[in-house]
Amino acid sequence: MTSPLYNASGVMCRSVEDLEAMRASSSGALITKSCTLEPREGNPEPRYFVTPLGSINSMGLPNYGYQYYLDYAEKYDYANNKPLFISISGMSLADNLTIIKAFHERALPCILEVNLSCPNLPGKPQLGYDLPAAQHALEKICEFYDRPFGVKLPPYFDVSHFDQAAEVFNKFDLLKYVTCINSVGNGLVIDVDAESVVIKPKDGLGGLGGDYVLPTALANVREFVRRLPGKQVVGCGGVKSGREAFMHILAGATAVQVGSCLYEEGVGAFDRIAQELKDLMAAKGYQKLSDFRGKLKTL
Ligand code: RRO
Repeated sequence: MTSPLYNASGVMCRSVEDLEAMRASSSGALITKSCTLEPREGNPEPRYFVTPLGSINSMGLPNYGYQYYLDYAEKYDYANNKPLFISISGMSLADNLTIIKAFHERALPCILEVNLSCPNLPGKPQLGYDLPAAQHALEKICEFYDRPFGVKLPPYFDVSHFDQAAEVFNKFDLLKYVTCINSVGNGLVIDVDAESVVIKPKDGLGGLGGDYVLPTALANVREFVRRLPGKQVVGCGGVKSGREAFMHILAGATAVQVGSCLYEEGVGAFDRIAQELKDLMAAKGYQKLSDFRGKLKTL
């Protein structure tokens, strides 16, 4: 990758137009919106709200269905050296297996990322919080899928959960990377003037992103880097300048995604954040990311 920065799945990646804007940007890669077997409209609006500290969303997986992203992946120019990641979030294990089989049959050079962490489907728990079910899903996928792939994880908040989750992920050699973190699920933002919630689905509950989640994201990156030897960790959460990108890499991230900030600022965020990261590195005397990646000091 020419830059360590790319979009967080869900932001600027639902339509071909979005994906082409991402491809034309200075991002180092691009990832699609999580896809399902059938197209989905998603949850009722309003379903995304910006606050001074970040965002809350309950989009509910609006997407054009996996065939749309499979078509995009078939037409994609892989020679442009910008990796294409396809995020998959079927409504059931059977759906996920159908989608992954379809990609497998085409043997395309895109990289599949299984989303174990959508917090916004009423009545559907996040798979990443049910580790036996997550393990079963990964076993079923690995029965036939023979290419490297990744998973998108929910944030974990207890050291025992880092241990238990890592034990599951370490069973799968082809699981080459994890992305930490998805939004912090089921937050509640309140508008004091209106004495109301700010998004409609789930009586106002939604996934938090932005400043709210940076320390949680950094903790998850650092803890999984320590526990998943031989795998890579992609950092996601709270990146809005070169400083947060630096923090994620210092915590051990190989690459860094931009979500809430990209939603607000558009693809110009990539040039700005990359330049800020370069300036910060220069001020510190670092030439390359590996000079400081994973070198966070403890006291
Ligand atoms: O579409 C969504 O509501 C959504 C998904 Br699939 C996800 O993985 N994370 C998120 O914050 N929203």
